[in-house]
Amino acid sequence: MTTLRLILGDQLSTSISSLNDCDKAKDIILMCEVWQEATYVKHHKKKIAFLLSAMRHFAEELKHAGYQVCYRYLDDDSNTGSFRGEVERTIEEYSIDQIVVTEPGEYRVLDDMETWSKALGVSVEIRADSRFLCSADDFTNWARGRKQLRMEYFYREMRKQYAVLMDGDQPIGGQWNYDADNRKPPKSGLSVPPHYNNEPDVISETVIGLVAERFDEHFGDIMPFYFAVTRQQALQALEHFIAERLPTFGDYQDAMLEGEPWMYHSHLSFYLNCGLLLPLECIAAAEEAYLDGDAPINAVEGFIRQILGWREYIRGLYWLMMPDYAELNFFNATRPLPDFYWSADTKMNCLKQCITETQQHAYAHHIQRLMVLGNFALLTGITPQEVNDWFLIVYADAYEWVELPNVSGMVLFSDGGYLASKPYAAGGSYINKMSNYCQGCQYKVTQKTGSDACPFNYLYWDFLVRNRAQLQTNQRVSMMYRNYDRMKPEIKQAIADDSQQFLASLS
Ligand code: FAD
Ligand code: DLZ
Ligand code: SF4
Repeated sequence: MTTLRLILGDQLSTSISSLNDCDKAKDIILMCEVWQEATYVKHHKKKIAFLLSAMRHFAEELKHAGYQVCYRYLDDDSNTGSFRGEVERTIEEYSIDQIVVTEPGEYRVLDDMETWSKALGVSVEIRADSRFLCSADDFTNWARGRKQLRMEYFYREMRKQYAVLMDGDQPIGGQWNYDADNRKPPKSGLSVPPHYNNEPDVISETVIGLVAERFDEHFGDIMPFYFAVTRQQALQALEHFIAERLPTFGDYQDAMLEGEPWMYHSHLSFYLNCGLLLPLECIAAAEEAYLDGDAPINAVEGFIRQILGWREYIRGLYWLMMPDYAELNFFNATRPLPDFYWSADTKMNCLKQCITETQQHAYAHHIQRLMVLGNFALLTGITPQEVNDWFLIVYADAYEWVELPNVSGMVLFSDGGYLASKPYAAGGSYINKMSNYCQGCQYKVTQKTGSDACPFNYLYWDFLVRNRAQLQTNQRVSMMYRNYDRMKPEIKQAIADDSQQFLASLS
């Protein structure tokens, strides 16, 4: 009996469930670089290079640990270009009787995998992904009977279950959530530490060359390439974050500064999502920093909430709601994605900065994604499919399980309020408060209408007016409708005219 254990590009953990009970002497580990995964959306060059380099390093690690690894390179002439093709080829080559695999992170891959047993004539065991802290079944049980899901309640359950930042059955410090302390605007003169930087080795150099040649027309800059690509390096990146950034993480979590893409965020999502880091070890490292007096509670709780709360909640929601979630479009948004999302060629400085940084680093932090890039897509009514594709393409941490609920649920409110209690819509004053982008912008953030006015200002009201039927009954938005109704008719007209003109200019 020969078993094939398939490891996907985002399953680079030696504790992955597909390796449990592996017989190193007999079983074959298959890892395959395939064209289909790099092109089903045209991923950022840096994302492809990062993942292929991390895969090649992980295969080396497995070989050193005594596993028999069959590794398929992207530029092998015989590479069939798909997971299914490579599995089929390997079954024949090694006379495989059964396949063991951990469930993938994307519905489309699982959907295909579930047909393999019948199509390929071998048994296929798809195991749960135990790297996540809440199983799909546990999340379904938690969600059962709730009309709306709220992360905060889920998070408290997770804190209790994993005994994280707990003092008996009460939260350490007396509060579950310190978000109110985590909204400081950026001060001038903030000194942001340099981000983790790992020089490319020979494997990374080879992959960089391959990607530059084969994926030249894909979005984004491949150099500089600074990612951790091994488990050991990812642990160094975690250590670097805990020492250099965590103490200030909370205070400036929502702040944005021109020329400072990294701020005090952790930049660990790349490694968490491909398996080089595990969520509990990141949580434990942050908790330890608090207990040792090296980081304050608002920072540590804020960071832990992102991983133990948001990350698990988003993943639970994805599997609970798929495949229908991908089709939702509560506002019937139909506008195509403007070209400047690819070129950064826009007069709106906030968008220009965030898109440029995305192009350079395959990274933007949460508030840039939510309140600048996402907010604009929401207010202008861009079709969810195109917004989702863009977010899936451009970030090196993007896989559908995490990208889709963030974009369709959190940003676009495409589910009508299942994930978020109201749309995260905002005018220019929010961006002005939390960043210095407006200082370098051709538009005036204090001007509400007219040709110099910040487009976010009138687009915000236009969005509410356009979607009144869907939103008016939402208690958290109704006050804004009362404010709008009290406006003078000439102001309402100016909002409508400016919005119409601006939206027409997008096409
Ligand atoms: P930090 O701010 O340092 O947070 C620590 C960790 O918490 C992150 O590494 C991440 O693992 C987790 N986390 C924080 N917020 C979320 C969240 N909302 N959902 C899930 N995990 C979270 N995250 C992705 O990992 N992949 C995506 O494709 C992705 N797409 C997004 C799209 C939009 C429109 C928005 C608004 C958010 C998206 N996020 C995504 C969530 C979040 O923006 C990123 O996880 C975060 O910016 C990654 O940077 P970081 O590691 O520096 O995060
Ligand atoms: C994103 C990605 C890319 C670009 N390339 C590969 C690859 O060549 N081989 C592989 O195993 N995985 C790759 N991935 C990650 C997969 O898209 C991911 O494993 C699936 O979407 C399931 O989550
Ligand atoms: Fe963005 Fe408006 Fe500020 Fe310009 S003025 S940077 S468009 S928020």
